[in-house]
Amino acid sequence: MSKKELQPQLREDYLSEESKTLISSLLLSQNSVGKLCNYQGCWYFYNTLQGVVNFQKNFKPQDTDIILASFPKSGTTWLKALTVALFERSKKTDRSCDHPLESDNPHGLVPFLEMDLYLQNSTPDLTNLSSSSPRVFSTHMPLHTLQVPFKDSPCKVVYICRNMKDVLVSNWHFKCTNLENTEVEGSFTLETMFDSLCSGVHFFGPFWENVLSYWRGSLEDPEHVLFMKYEDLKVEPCGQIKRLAEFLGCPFSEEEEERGDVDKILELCSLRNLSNLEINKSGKTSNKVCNSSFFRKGEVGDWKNHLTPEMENKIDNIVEEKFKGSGLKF
Ligand code: PAP
Repeated sequence: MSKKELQPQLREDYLSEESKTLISSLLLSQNSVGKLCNYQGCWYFYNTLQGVVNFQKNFKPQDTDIILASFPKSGTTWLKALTVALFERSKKTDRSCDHPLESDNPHGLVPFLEMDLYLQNSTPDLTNLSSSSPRVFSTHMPLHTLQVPFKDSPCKVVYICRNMKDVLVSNWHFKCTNLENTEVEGSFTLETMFDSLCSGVHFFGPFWENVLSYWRGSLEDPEHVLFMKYEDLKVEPCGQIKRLAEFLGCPFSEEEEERGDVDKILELCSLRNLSNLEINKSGKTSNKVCNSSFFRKGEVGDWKNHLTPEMENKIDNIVEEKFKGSGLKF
């Protein structure tokens, strides 16, 4: 069987001479997927660093921009779908047309800054996004890195976090699907992923630094940074989607609530519904990842089916130590 290529953001073939020089000055490491460098306290594969640098140098914010942020496998796809659905309500489009979520994957509708738009291009064409107001982007970068081009911009950031044990298991399943038949396939196990996540030397890690950057940001500036939890969305979806809608400046009217629109959006964005749409069963993202691989179980506590008591203990200890005194509870 011919070997599949690694996804572009995990490789190192887009680097400018300037980025090569930058990388040579950074702390470097390696995990079971590839070589990483530490930029502004966060670990990136080399091509992704190029995307981050391109974004920081060239992105021009608009006041109404919305950024959806997360650590990988924390509920990004769900948050994107919900946000698209919330803004779609105000559009007076022809209802005989498909809903955007029926014709594209949430990742196609809300592109990643560093992994899609700026990955290969320092000045990507954002005009398509400009036609939809507000523009909605996504990122896995920590808040301080994201904020560089925003300075005093009033744009809003929504962060979704998820418990570290489910993040680990979800990441592992995702990588197993997407690294299959690549050079790194053999070296990649749940144990190597666990070691990498716990050491902090992990794509967009350390996990705790990523989460804490947004947690602190949300405490300092709650008008512009909303902190959400995957687990809360599972337990009280109505309350959480209303909170999201209010933060985004598009609260549900009484009339909408009476019509049951909250439940309709939740149903539209449910894992069951999205994963059954043709586009998500067969399509691929711009990074050649199967859309279907973003939808798996979507449960809280699936880690219990995979982690040993020792792994559970180690992660619990890390979480306790790293989040102590922050006020954030998992
Ligand atoms: P990303 O960071 O690579 O974009 P992300 O969407 O954050 O991935 O994570 C995927 C997880 O969200 C999967 O979790 P699991 O592996 O534990 O099952 C996926 O099933 C879950 N997920 C995707 N869409 C939804 C949804 N609509 N509702 C609930 N969970 C979802």
